[in-house]
Amino acid sequence: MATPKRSSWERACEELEARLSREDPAQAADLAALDRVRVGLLGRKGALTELLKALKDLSLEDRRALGPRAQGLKTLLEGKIAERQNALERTADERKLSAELDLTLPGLPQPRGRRHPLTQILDEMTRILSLMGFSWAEGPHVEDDRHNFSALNIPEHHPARDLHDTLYLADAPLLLRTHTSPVQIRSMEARRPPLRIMCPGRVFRHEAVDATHSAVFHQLEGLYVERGVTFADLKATLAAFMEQLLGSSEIRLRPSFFPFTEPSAEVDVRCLFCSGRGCPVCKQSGWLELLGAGLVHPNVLKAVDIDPERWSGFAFGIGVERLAMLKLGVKDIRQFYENDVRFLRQFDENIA
Ligand code: FA5
Repeated sequence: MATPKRSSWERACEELEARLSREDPAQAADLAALDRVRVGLLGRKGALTELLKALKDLSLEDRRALGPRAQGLKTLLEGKIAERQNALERTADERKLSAELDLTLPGLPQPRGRRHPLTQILDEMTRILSLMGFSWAEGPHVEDDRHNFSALNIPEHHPARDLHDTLYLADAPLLLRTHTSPVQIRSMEARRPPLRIMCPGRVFRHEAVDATHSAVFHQLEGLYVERGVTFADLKATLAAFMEQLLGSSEIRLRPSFFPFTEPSAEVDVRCLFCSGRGCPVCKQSGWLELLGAGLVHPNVLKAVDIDPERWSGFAFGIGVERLAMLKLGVKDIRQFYENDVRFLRQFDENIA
C-alpha cells in the first residue's frame, strides 16, 4: 500500500507531466516566453524544483523508487529548453544579419595566388622528363669539394675551377654548390646503374649581377647511365624534351668543354621568336643557347666505382632562368626575384 505522502507526490508528478505537454518549451515563441517556462518549472520555486524538494519527505524506499522519475523529467526538460534556446538564438542572429547585410550582394573577390613563373617552368620541365623515365634526385646546397669539383674530374688547380666563382663557407672546405652536377655524383654513389635522374635546384656563384647573370639561380641536371649510351641518345632525348617544352625540336650541338663530359657540347635550339630568320633576341644567329651537355667522362664514372668499360652515360645541365627568359620574353633576369606583383601577375597559370 502506498503511503499518503507517496500518493500525493505521484499525483503532483502526474500533474506536472500533463502541464509539460501543455507548456512544451519547444513551442515557446521567443526567448522571453522560454525563460518564463524555465522559471516556472526549474526556478527556485519552480514546480519541478518543488517536486524534487518534496522527495526528501518520502521514505528511503519511495525515494529510491521515485527519484529517477523526477530526475528523468528534469534532464528531459533541460534538454528541450537548451535546444529551443539554440534555435531561437540562431533565428535572432539571422534576422539581425539580414537586417544589417544585403545577402544577395556578390562576395568580395578573393585574390587568387599563382605559382611563380620559375616554379611553373620547373614543374613543366620535370613533368616532361618524368614522362621520359627520369626520376627525381636531390642534393644539398652546401657541398664539399669532392662532390662539387674533384669527383667531377675538376682537380685542384684545374683552370676549370676559375669558371666557377665559388662561395666558400667560413669553415671551408665547405662551399655553396656552383652547379647541380654534384647530384650526379651523389646519385651514382647511392645507386648502381642503370639510372636516369633529374635534379632541379638552386645554385650559387660569386658573380656580378646583370640582366642575364644572377648570383643565385636555378639549374636542372639530367643524368642517364646505361650500357652503350651514345651521343645519339643524348641528342634524341634533348630534341624530344625541347619539342615538348618549347614546341621546337630543331636543336644544334656545338663542340664545347666541360671537365666532367667528353665529348661536350653547348646545345642551341632554333630561335622561338623568329623561327631562325634572325632577330635581336638570337642576335641574328637564328639559334638560342640553352644548356651544356655531353657524355659522362670515364674519370667521373671511375670516381664512383662504376666501370667505364661496361657503362656509359650522358648528362646535361640547363639554366632554368635563361630558359624561362626565352620562353616568357623576359629581358632582365632580376625581375624574377623582385617580387613585383605587376610583373608576376602577367604569368597566368597556363604559360608553361
Ligand atoms: C654548368 O654549370 C654545367 N654543370 C652544366 C653541365 C651539366 C654540362 C652536365 C654538361 C653536363 P654552365 O656553367 O655553362 O655549366 O652553366 C649551365 C647553364 O646555367 C648556362 O648554360 C646558363 O644557362 C646558366 N647560367 C650560368 N651562369 C648563370 C648565371 N650567373 N645566372 C643565370 N644563369 C646562369
